Amino acid sequence: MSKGEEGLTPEMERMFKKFDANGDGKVSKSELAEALRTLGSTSSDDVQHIMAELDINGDGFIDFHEFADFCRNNSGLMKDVSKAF
Ligand SMILES: [Ca+2]
Ligand SMILES: [Ca+2]
Repeated sequence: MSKGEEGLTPEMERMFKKFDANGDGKVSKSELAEALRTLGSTSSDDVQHIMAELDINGDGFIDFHEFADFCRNNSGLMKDVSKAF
């Protein structure tokens, strides 16, 4: 494991791959919306809000590091998400 990747778990990687439907290594807004639908949330406000929260560098995509940061900061929530997938 390289420096700066402490705390990454196989579980995070598994979830990220679920979110990243087309496998290009980043989660687009439509992929996020699709994942949230799976979780039972269909409000576009939610998508907007969660996207803004996860997309730290503002490029319109969630990369694995942004996703992992969110997982670390919301471990309780992500436990539920992990169960849903
Ligand atoms: Ca993708
Ligand atoms: Ca980003």
